[in-house]
Amino acid sequence: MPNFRKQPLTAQAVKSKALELGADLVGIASAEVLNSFPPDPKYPQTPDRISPYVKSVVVIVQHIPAAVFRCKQMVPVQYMDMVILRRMDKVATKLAMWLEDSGHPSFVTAAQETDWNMKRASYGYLSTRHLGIEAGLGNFGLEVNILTPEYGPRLYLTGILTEVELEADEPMQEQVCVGEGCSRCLHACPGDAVGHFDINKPACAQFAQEFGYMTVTAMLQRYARADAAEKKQMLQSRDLYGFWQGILRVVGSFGDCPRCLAVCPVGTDYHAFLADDQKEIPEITDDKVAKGEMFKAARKNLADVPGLSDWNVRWVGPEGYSGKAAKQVRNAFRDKQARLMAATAEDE
Ligand code: B12
Ligand code: SF4
Ligand code: SF4
Repeated sequence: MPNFRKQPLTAQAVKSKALELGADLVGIASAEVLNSFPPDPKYPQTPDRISPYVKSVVVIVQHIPAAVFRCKQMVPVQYMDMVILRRMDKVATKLAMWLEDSGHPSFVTAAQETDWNMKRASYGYLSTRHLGIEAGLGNFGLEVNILTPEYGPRLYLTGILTEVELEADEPMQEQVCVGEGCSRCLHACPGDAVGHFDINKPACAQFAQEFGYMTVTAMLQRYARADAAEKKQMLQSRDLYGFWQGILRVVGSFGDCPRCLAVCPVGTDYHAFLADDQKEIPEITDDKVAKGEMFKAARKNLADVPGLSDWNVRWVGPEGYSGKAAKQVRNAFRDKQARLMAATAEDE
């Protein structure tokens, strides 16, 4: 029976609990820092907009199993996306309850929903990518996914907002993304939506949310204008079925396109499971290659790139790419494997 008496908590104890509950990665961001550095100051996605009492945000990551990126069809990745998000919310909720039992009021932010009042509902209540970056877990790729050295962009993440002040992690200074010279996400993107550390959201949404909000409202508008025969036809269409399936199972209404996640060479999981299968990029075109080259030249010539502005570079990695972070994680993974194999050999 909890007595809600305030117990002192260390950042380490909270992180250990998150990992014990099933998080793949965990970091801590200071609410004060998040309030001071909103991603877009005109539309502040900050904890203080939600609650004035929040002191720290514990950020947890749940990775997407690599196998789904080796499939011949999209349904496995869409289905796993939905299940992983639910699992992540459960882990986060359990951590929030544990924090409350320790005397520190805490709650979980909405990780997928968007705020109608901000940028035509294209913004979340908080930007969970920015939370992850401030919590030291990784930083932006060219396609503005957060890349971690462990899983590249193949992950979902959320935040537990808590009233206890915990020691925050430092954001990574090194850029995790290989950079414009790689541009594999750009080459693979079916919507040609990848910008220079930026994303064209409507172009992406056509593929990432086949039966998302825009598809549904467009269908309703067509239906309202249609004559009786067309209406009958529409009621038997794949569009309506997709809409129903999206509401019922979320499949089709988000997370439909896996391409920028699948081809990114950052992450131990990529090298272990995806490098052979994803080496060739069928969607590559001369125009996309030229776009990547243009980005590379712009960076080299210190051109004015909004995604790399003085404000935004904080989330890209101000020191640029050196490959050190990835190497460290790969070495730690190899050491762990070697230790496991040695222990197994001793047991036999
Ligand atoms: C809305 C949304 C989308 C929508 C947008 C819909 C629409 N029509 O508007 C779309 C369909 C694009 C989308 C797509 C995807 N999404 Co999404 N999405 C979100 C959501 C819910 C909110 C996004 C948000 O608030 N971003 C924050 C703002 C600041 O980012 P932004 O608008 O992109 O702004 C950037 C630039 O535009 C620019 N910028 C913005 N304003 C300004 C102002 C100035 C002055 C300047 C210079 C620049 C600038 O800088 C920003 C940072 O680079 C988040 C969850 C969350 N609460 O964060 C998930 C989230 C970002 N999505 C996620 C995923 C996985 C995806 C997809 C991979 C889907 C899929 N296939 O599975 C794709 C990836 C596309 C991509 N490369 O970014 C994950 C990201 C995981 C990761 N590794 O990064 C998130 C975090 C969900 C989660 N809980 O984990 N998504
Ligand atoms: S999710 Fe698909 S359409 Fe959107 S940016 Fe990634 S590759 Fe492009
Ligand atoms: S595919 Fe290459 S350019 Fe794109 S995010 Fe990954 S490392 Fe960066």
